[in-house]
Amino acid sequence: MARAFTHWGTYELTVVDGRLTAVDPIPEDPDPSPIGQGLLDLADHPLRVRRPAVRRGFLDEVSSGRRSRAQSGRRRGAEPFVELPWDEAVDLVAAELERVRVDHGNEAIFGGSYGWASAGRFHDAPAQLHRFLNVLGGFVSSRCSYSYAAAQVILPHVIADWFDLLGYHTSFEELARHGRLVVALGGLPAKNQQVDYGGTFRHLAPAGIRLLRDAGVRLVNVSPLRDDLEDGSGVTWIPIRPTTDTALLLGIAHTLVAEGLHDEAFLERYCSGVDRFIDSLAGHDAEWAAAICAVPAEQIRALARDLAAGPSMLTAAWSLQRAEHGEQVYWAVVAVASLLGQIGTPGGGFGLGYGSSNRVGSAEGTQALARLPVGHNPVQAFIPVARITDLLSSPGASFTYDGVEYSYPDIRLVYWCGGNPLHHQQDIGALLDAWQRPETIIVHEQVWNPLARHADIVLPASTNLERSDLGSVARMGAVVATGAVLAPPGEARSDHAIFAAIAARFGLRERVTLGRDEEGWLRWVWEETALRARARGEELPTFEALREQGVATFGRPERPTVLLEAFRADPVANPLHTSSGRIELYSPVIEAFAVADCPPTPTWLSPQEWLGAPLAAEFPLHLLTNQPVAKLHSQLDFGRVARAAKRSEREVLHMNPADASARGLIDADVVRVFNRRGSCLAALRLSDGLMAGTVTLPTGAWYDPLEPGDPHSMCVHGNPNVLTSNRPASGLSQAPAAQSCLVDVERWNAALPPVRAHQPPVFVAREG
Ligand SMILES: Nc1nc2c(c(=O)[nH]1)N[C@H]1C(S)=C(S)[C@@H](COP(=O)(O)OP(=O)(O)OC[C@H]3O[C@@H](n4cnc5c(=O)[nH]c(N)nc54)[C@H](O)[C@@H]3O)O[C@H]1N2
Ligand SMILES: Nc1nc2c(c(=O)[nH]1)N[C@H]1C(S)=C(S)[C@@H](COP(=O)(O)OP(=O)(O)OC[C@H]3O[C@@H](n4cnc5c(=O)[nH]c(N)nc54)[C@H](O)[C@@H]3O)O[C@H]1N2
Ligand SMILES: [Mo]
Repeated sequence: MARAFTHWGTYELTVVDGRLTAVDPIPEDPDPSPIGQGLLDLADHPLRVRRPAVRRGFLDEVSSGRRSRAQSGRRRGAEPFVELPWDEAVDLVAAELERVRVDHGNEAIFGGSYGWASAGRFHDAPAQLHRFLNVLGGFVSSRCSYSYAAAQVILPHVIADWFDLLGYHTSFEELARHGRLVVALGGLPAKNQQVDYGGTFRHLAPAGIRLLRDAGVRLVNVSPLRDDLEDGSGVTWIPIRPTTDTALLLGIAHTLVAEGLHDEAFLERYCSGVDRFIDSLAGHDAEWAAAICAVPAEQIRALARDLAAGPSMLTAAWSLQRAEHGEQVYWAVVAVASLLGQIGTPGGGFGLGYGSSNRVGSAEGTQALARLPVGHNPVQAFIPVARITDLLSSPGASFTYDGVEYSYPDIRLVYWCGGNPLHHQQDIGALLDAWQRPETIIVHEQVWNPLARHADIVLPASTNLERSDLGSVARMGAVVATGAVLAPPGEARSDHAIFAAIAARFGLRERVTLGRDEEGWLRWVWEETALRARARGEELPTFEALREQGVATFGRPERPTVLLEAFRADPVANPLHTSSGRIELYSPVIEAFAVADCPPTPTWLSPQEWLGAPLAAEFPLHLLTNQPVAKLHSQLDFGRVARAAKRSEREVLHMNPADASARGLIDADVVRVFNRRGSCLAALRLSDGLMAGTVTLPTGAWYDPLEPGDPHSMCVHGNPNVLTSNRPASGLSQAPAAQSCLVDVERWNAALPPVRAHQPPVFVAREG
């Protein structure tokens, strides 16, 4: 049976005469995602990159020996491409790498290359790039994830390493058995449970949430959006102003302490800095919080009492920390859960991202596939992942990160493989201004998306339908062996094959491949994995058997998971890795960092963009840019599933009818969404399921400028990152504050510009 392994599920494939004709869910998956149907459009789409291609002006400059930074940059995104034979393209890439390496050193190469590429262990595009660049002497890297960077930096000071928390969330089964109440900030959105980083086998989160409902656990959705938790009996919606959850949480904390509902024994035994935290609550009562977050004070107090009345889980979606001062809200969640004293018990405590992806609360067997070894990177310089615009625009400028000061190196060459910065980065206008500075931008892509169109050299990458791989990540519970079911279109090759060919120009091919072909590497991955399993006393099937069966499953853990159970059982024998070994409600380490926008106790700091900010007088709507229901990020935006979710070919903006009538707008209008950073068109859908004053425009529509090459042009397709801000969460984490910003909306009355995002670029023959 041919299968596809993707971040949004594992599917069975039907291939007839070399064409993919059907994509069906695997029988093991209780809640398969429809996103997989989009694969039907991937194989042979006109948007596939078929041959190596070079931007025309870049080729002219290279052949005339006139390379100028400024000239070159301005034409990215506006010029046609010239297709080249592989040999020439490989020569060109090798020559550019060599030139930059020799003239400026490896610190001038940015290879951070963030992104979700394809699932699958060996053909992990960023890992392939990192291995290749390390063989060449290293690269400037990036740290943390767009998803939860603020959490990754603050939580080790407060409670634990992010991944030690994320992978060990109390299971839905335990919550259903012992719990009574789940308060979910940002809800438990069904749309996001379709996905998991690294790949998905069984979708178990939806069943987990059904289990809670069936067990009579009450679910409270605290969010601007009603749909963040599927309606039903036992579900309450508490609308809240975006980015004000920290104020709500402090109001709850104040109530708990004022009414003596806090668990002093827990605080005494497991926490440090309790007095400093409780002192900081002075004046932050429910009335204070209500004025900020728009949840009535009486409801805040009732919520506090309800949380204290018995087993209760307080959880917050990842979106909450992708915000200005995003660190504070997760710290406040931990602080309130500490006051409630249920951390480490099976029916309560805290969660950070139940519902944000499939595996949180549904972890299966811990078997992890060995990773592609990426080698050693001798270059020390790095950026916090979302500082890409600052890196490119401000060489030499300094930044703080986790208490240490660093500076940005001067980047001459950008190499991107397996991610889409023109999807993921905030303030695309600022990014494209900065994008003009590097001399050379090299991209491997499968499709002619905005990243490929804004590159100098584009190399055609094959997809996971066109190569063999092993797929799994820790706690997925299965390993899937997939084979190439289609021939790659045109001359597309795997990223590994591309890097092997470039390395050969340096005489370093063997250092990249170690003499193994694809089959040899898959065998290596599996044998490494089997060796580690054997050390734990587990016997895995042979590589041949795995290939033959296609799937090996490992089942659920025997003991149900309860987050921080061991710490609760014995905090002396199992201390945390914080400075005190306890949960820190006040952090002396953070105090010593002296970062102005990250105080040493969880604090509500007014962001620059929220409904209470002065800027709201000019831009009175708070835009949420949440994850799209019908795709993963920008992937398969051209496919049938994503297209069916658009309106007038554009991304859909949801708006409350009151805000629409105040602007004379009606359902299905095409509107212009704008602020001082940029603007885009979108199609309007009215809904009373979102709080008045807020609008949503999910991420993922391919950036489609009205004037290609003008960084500040309107996007006609609805990419919200022309509106969002590059401002970091804080000087502690430098995390993306991606989720939301202030905007206004008006009807688009002019002629409707066509959407051209899904057309390939113009190709021309080489001159001379
Ligand atoms: N406004 C706003 N912006 C956001 C967010 C938000 O909430 N609001 N969320 C952020 C978050 S959480 C994330 S994770 C990021 C996601 O940002 P990305 O992960 O960068 O987005 P993707 O669209 O998944 O990009 C993956 C790219 O890899 C390519 N690709 C797939 N497989 C391969 C392969 O085998 N080889 C090569 N060479 N390429 C391949 C795909 O074609 C695609 O272009 O976006 C962030 N951006
Ligand atoms: N279908 C699909 N699923 C995905 C992805 C995808 O692209 N498509 N991406 C995956 C990735 S990379 C990630 S990181 C996760 C992200 O997971 P999340 O970050 O949890 O996802 P979002 O959809 O950005 O946000 C969830 C909800 O939070 C609410 N929200 C936003 N701001 C606030 C706020 O200030 N307060 C409160 N209380 N609520 C708020 C919004 O209404 C939004 O619908 O999703 C994963 N799942
Ligand atoms: Mo993410």
